Amino acid sequence: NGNGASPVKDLFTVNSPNVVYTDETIKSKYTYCTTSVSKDEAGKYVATPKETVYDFKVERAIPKTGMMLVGLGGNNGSTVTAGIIANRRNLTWPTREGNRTANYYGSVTMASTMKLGTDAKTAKDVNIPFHDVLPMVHPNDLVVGGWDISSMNLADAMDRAAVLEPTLKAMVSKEMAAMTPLPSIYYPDFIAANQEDRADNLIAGSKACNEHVEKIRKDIADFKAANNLDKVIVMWTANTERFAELIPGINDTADNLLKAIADGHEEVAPSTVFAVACILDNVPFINGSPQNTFVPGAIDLAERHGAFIGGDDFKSGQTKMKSALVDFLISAGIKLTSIASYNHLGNNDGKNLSSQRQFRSKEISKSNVVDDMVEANHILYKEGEHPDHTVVIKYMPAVGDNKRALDEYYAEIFMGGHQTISLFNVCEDSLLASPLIIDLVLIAELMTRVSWKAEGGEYKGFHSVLSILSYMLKAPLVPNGTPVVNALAKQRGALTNIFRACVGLQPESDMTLEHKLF
Ligand code: NAI
Ligand code: DG6
Repeated sequence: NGNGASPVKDLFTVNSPNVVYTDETIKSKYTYCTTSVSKDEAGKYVATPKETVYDFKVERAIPKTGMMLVGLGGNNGSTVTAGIIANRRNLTWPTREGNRTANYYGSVTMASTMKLGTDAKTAKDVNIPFHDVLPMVHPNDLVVGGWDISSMNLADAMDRAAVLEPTLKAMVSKEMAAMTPLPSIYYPDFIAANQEDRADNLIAGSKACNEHVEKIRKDIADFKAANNLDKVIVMWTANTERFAELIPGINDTADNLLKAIADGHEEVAPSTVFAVACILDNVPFINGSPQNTFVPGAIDLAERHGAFIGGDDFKSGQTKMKSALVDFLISAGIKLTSIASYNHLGNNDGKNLSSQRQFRSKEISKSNVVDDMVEANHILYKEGEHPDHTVVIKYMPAVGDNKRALDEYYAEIFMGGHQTISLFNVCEDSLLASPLIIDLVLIAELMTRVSWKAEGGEYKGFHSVLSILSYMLKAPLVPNGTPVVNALAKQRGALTNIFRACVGLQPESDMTLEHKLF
């Protein structure tokens, strides 16, 4: 690989004729087992087991990788940057509850494990760090940069965010003060008017244009060169924008979108301009906010360039609970009939979302998260039937980043009875979102090194739309015409089992027959 690539270290190897290790790659032959269902003449289902053989190839050299955040000076941007610095230096800082040491809690890749198999002697589970299943970038090695419409250096931005302990901030403030976001594009109509007072770090021009696309491309190329990077991943963690109107002839195809940008059409959002700039240079771009950055023309462009895109909207607290709890309730045969979700928060995200059009983007991404689970159970729900679901967000400056999320789940149980579950979830929003940013970057980068082929075919990359990122996202973007999966366990299953397939291992079935058949 490129200049800064690190040597390979393996925690395990797979002992199988289907898996071949070389210095450069891990190649596996993998049999994908599915069940094809059809109906016979009598209308009865016929389930046929099906096997498809795929070859996977993973490049082993770990590239020196840059993470460029749009919204670097925000709560998420400053928190994730400080967190990486603290981890890199393995810092410990005093708090009123005792010393705390840097960690990556909340990151699936860095703080969770995967069952590799069972011990040959004891038959006990052998669990390994998720990060060691495939060769992945370590977040401590990420070079961080990015853009913000606010010129504040990251030490001041970290103070403004009011998320981290003062003792920790003091330890990282020198490095943070040396980082200042690049100027960014600002089209005031897309974010709340109440954000205007922080917009002092701007690239000239208030609507999309080719110059903006080219400037962003140059910023990425300069950052890559200045830091001797092999790869850059770009992520939108800037303010939630309003939805862009979908207009035939403007943003419906790649060509129309490129023309709309060249013509300075007012309906092209800043986030879409960033996405287009990245796609043109094959730089993976992930949208951590809810708006429709990926208008059909942007997706079309990504597919044309084979560039990776992922989104939308980090799934950090309330929605993550929802996608686990609703999955549990409905798959337990309990008929969920309503979900009332309230939030109040006092950070700048909350301030921006106090504006109706930006709130609407968030309301949409938070509301569609149970559809697949409801649709899957036709015993509980007739066709078209759906639980009531409401989402409320209020701006309460006093609570800062310490978001409160209150949920009531109301369900029908046996014989007309009812079950009410109330949740009160309090947590620093940015401390939940930051590890997701890391996961998204690490997994997106890994996917640039994974290729596959069907029997007799040539190796190629995964589809441009990285639905493998769904676990971290509220409104997962999926390839056109393919199902959206919101259920958290299924999302994690897809992630872990694709990782396993890349090293020729079957999905972990959880049957544990070895403990049941004596
Ligand atoms: P924030 O408001 O603290 O930070 C956003 C930053 O983006 C600000 O510094 C702002 O100046 C900057 N910005 C706005 N427009 C820009 C542009 N065109 N170019 C460059 N910078 C721009 O918000 P926070 O809390 O960091 O959240 C960021 C995004 O992530 C929001 O859309 C939020 O809804 C979303 N999100 C946040 C979660 C969390 O837990 N904190 C979870 C899920 C999503
Ligand atoms: C209010 O809910 C503000 C939002 O930005 C959320 O805090 C953020 O999207 C996280 O949402 P959730 O549902 O994953 O907790």
